[in-house]
Amino acid sequence: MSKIALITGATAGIGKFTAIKFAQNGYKLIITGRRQELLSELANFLKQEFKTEVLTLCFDVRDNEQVTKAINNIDAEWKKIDVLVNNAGLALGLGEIHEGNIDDWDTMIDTNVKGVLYTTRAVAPLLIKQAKGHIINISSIAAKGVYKNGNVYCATKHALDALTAAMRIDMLEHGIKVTSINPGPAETEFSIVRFKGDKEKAKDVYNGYKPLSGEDVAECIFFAASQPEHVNINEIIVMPKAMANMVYSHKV
Ligand code: NDP
Ligand code: 8X3
Repeated sequence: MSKIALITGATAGIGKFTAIKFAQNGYKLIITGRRQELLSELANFLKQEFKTEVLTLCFDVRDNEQVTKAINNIDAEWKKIDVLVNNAGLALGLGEIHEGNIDDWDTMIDTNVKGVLYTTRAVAPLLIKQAKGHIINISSIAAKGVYKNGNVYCATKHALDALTAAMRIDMLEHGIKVTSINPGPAETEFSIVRFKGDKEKAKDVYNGYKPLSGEDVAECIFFAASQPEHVNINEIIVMPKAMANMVYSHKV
């Protein structure tokens, strides 16, 4: 019987390539995001290309009612989820704390922290019922240090790392694995979203070095998910070769 992976934020970037990677490897997919057209497009592609079954759920991870309703309403067969990838997330703006935009702060905290909590609260009981499963949280190198002007985004990912470590303890007795994937810069829609549609500014982020791609990160996610049952990958930190960390890089 095919395994089932639920991936949040699958309309773009890392989430989209993760859905493709899991489908290539025989998984049935539950893909989520706020843009239904993109979900439908990806679902059609996955069904045609990999002959797999796909369920699309359109919801905003910041809205607990939407999250709970979407998960509770799926059919019993689809509730046998094996892997939850908490990927939906974003950065908004890059600036000093005293000039920060409060709405942007709220959106980052609500998406990157509360969104993961709401989704996990809805899905983890389904994993526990089966006494197996895997929760994979997409954190960031921004959880391993802070960089100039990254303040609130970095804080949300630090919070996520703490939650992941706590979840791993809570899930231990239920037989559920918990993993954190912490990538450095990956060229997706991330910077376009951060700079609110300014594609030139977004492109500049990746000048002088080869960033990660969504596929590179998807490989790490799938690697963690495909280990033998007794093996848990606690954490993967993955960076572009040109960057030692967010401060020291070798750009040309
Ligand atoms: P993208 O902007 O390409 O994709 C983000 C995804 O998240 C989209 O599918 C978007 O879907 C979804 N999303 C955002 N907000 C919400 C919301 N409120 N409700 C539901 N879905 C939402 O970015 P990435 O693929 O790069 O980012 C994915 C994750 O990886 C994020 O958690 C990010 O913090 C993390 N990350 C990214 C890195 C990078 O450099 N790119 C590096 C390290 C970590 P939709 O708009 O349709 O709702
Ligand atoms: C996103 C990548 O470079 O802002 O987490 O840390 S970065």
